[in-house]
Amino acid sequence: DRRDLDALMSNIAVAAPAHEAAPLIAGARRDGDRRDLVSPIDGSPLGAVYETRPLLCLEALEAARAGFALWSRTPAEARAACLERAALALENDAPRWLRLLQTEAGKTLDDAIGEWREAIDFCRYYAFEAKRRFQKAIALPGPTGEDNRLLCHGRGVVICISPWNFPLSIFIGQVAAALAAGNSVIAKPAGQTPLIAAQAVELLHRAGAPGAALNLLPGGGDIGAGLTALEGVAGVAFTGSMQTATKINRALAARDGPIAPLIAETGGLNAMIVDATALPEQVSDDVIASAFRSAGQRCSALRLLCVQEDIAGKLLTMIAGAARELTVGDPRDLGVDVGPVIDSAAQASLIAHIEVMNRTARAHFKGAAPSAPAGGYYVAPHIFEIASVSDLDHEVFGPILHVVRYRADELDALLDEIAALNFGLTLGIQSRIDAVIEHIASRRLAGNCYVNRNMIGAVVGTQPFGGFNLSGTGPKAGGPHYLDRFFVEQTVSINTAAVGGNASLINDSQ
Ligand code: UN1
Repeated sequence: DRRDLDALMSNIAVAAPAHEAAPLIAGARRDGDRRDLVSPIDGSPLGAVYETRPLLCLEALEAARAGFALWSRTPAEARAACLERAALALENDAPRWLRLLQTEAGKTLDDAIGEWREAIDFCRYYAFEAKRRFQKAIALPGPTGEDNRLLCHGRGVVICISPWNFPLSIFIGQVAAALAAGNSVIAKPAGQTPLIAAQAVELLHRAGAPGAALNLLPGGGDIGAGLTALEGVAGVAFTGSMQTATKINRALAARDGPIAPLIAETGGLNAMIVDATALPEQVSDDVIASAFRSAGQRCSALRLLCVQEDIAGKLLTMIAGAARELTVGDPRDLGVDVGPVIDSAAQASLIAHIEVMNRTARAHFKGAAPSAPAGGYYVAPHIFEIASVSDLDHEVFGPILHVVRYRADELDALLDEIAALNFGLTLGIQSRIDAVIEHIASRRLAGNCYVNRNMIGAVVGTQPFGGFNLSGTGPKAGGPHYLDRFFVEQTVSINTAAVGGNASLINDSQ
């Protein structure tokens, strides 16, 4: 109720802020190159990050190797218990996390709560999965007189490179998965959001993750590159751009020594297909949420709205009307729907894209950026109609929606054009005809397909998230196969006649 909300808001306002992020190797704070941090809301100072100097990468690897020796011998149940304690600690300290998500990442309260919840869910989900997969060796069928079992072990030192758009939930999701499977971690969070990452690492240490099993190296792309070039690295989990994923892939391939897997979750050029039978009110709500919530800074966000031409005029008028009601501004105000974008570089590239669209496309809606708060990085929502799908050739990571019209007899050609973009992250379908829904959904167009609903906010365990082609490698985050690439398998085959039939020594897998 309203009083609970008021209490939460005032608790957020007085929650202790975080001021510093620095390299942390085996639990020891290290020095780095100081860079001041400002809030995307108003440019106000938040503190500083001490960015890792490249020489520390090797030292972090040595520490993480020792951490692996320790953590991989910790039973799966104890590793899961650590993550469960972390989930509880997150849950019990909502105001502090919500404040950080608002000030450092510019999130509305709604988005901040969603992300905080997702972080908790990731910890619990991977704790559950670790117990399911690792606690007991899996008995395999075999001939009489022989005992065959399958055990899973962590791979070794895993590098986790996380994005700024979900600085808590994706950061903690990657780290929790790697730790759950018995790996040690070197985490390299996005340069824009190191404070949240530093706090999350501290939380996990307090929950019982040994310092050497979870190391933090804040910094830029050079540190990510330095880490992935190291031979001792056993795997990489990455969420970010396809360009960076490609660089990591090359760096891993260029190393001598064991081949390390890469889990990459990259971008999308996500379409929603709306046929003439769709419910206009439903479509309007879902388009607004999918394109403009989080200021469009989700890789799941809607970028390309494809409307059957018979209803396009009326529907676009409705959507433009709804967009007009969006309030852009300080995300700490409850009445605000669209907060800032992450930094001045993001703002500049979005404004440049709007200028191109102003010259080449038909505007259906042009929002105005707020004059206050001054010093923040705001981009107002825009809706542009383009002639064809291929006119959009890159992911535009902000509150800008593109529209194309199609005729009913052009549906398959439209689907081919979407396929030709070669992304495969999210897809929306709005129709009241089952055969149309099935026809579109059966094409291999996206990892997450949403029918008659919005396209964002995948729930851990319920809607495992992730795509293919230019959108990533899989396995899906928050899904039953995500841990697969974080462990190695071992079968043990025992001639039970020779050892007296006692195979209990290998019953407990780590
Ligand atoms: C991302 O934007 O990087 O479905 C991932 C969602 C989120 C995941 C988005 N759970 O919107």
